[in-house]
Amino acid sequence: MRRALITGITGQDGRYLAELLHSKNYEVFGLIKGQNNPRIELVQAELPFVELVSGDLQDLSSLVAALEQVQPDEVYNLGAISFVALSFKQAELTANVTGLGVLRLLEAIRMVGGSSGNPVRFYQASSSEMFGKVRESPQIESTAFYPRSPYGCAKVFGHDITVNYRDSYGLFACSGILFNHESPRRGIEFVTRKVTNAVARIKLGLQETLVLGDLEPRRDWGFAGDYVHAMWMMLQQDRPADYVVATGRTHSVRDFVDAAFRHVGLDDWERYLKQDARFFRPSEVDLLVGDATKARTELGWKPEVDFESLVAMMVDHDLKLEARKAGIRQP
Ligand code: GDR
Repeated sequence: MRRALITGITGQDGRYLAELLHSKNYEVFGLIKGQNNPRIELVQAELPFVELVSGDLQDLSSLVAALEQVQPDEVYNLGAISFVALSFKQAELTANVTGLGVLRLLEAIRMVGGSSGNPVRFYQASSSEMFGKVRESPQIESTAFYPRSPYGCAKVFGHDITVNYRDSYGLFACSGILFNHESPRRGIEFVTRKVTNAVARIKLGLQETLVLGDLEPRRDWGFAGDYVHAMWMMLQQDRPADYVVATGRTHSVRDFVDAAFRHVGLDDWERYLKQDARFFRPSEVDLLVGDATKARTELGWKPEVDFESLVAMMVDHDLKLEARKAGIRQP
C-alpha cells in the first residue's frame, strides 16, 4: 500500500484529494496543527480513513517527526494561508506559512528520505495568483510572474524553491499551477461560496442583501474535485515537471453572481446587491485565464465540470444546507 501525507487536510482540496487517494488504495495521512484544532472533528467525521499526524509548517522539527512517523511515498503540500485578502493584513504570517513552509517541508524531505529507501515524490500547490498583473494571456507554465499580494509573493517563493530543490538535489518535486477551483466545500470567505450561500439564503427569505467588493475581476473557475486528479497524475509521471491546471474559460465576478441568481429564478438580482469598500483589495488581479495544454497532452488531464454546472452544483448544495439549518422543507 502506498502512503501519502497531505498538508492542508482540513481544506477543500485536502479533503477531495484524500478521497481520491483512498479510492486508489493509498494509506492517507493528514498533517494537523495546533491544540484543539476545531476542524479535526470535521475531518474525522467526513474522512474516517485518514490518520491525523500533528505538525506545523512553521516548525521544521515537527515536519521531520511527521515524515519519520509516516514514511510517505508521496507528500502533497496543500497547507497555506490561502485567503488573498487576509494576506494583506497578515503578510508576515503568510510569508512564513505559505512561503517558508514549503522550504521547511522540502528540507524535512531531504533530511528524512522516503519509505524503504524510495525517494519521496513531492507536490507543491502553486497558484495562478503568481501571474497577478498578467504579462500575457492565456497564462502558461513559462509566463512571467507578477504577484499582486503578499499571498502571491509567498506562492512565487514556494514555487521557485520547489523548482530549485528539484534542480539542486534531484528531488521528484512537481508544482501544479492551479487556477481558481471551487466546490460546495469551498470556505465561505471566498467569493464563489459567499455568493452561492447568499443566493440560497435570499431565495429562502433568510437574508436580504449580498455585499461584495469589485465585480469586474475575471477568473478561470474550475471544479476542485477535477483538479485533485491533476495533482495525483503529476506524481505518477516518469519525470517531475510543472503544469498549469485550468479550464481555459474566464468569467467576471459579476458573471458568477448573475449565473447564481438566475439559477434560482431571481433574474432581477441587482436589487439584492450592495458593494462595500471593505471587500476591495489594495491591489487586484484583474484577469486570469489558463492554458492547460501541457497537462492535457502529458498527463491526459481535462476538466469535467463546466462553469454553469459548477455554479448550479454550489447553489443547489447551499439551498439544501440553508433550508435544513432553518428547518424549511424543500420541494
Ligand atoms: P482569489 O479568490 O483571490 O482569486 O484566490 P477569491 O474568491 O477570494 O476572490 C476572487 C475575486 O473576487 C473578488 N471579490 C471578492 N472576493 C471575496 N473573497 N469576497 C468578496 O466579497 C469579493 N468581492 C469581490 C476578489 O477581489 C477577487 O478578484 C483564490 C484562492 O483560493 C487562492 O488561495 C488561490 O491560490 C487562487 O484562488 C487560485
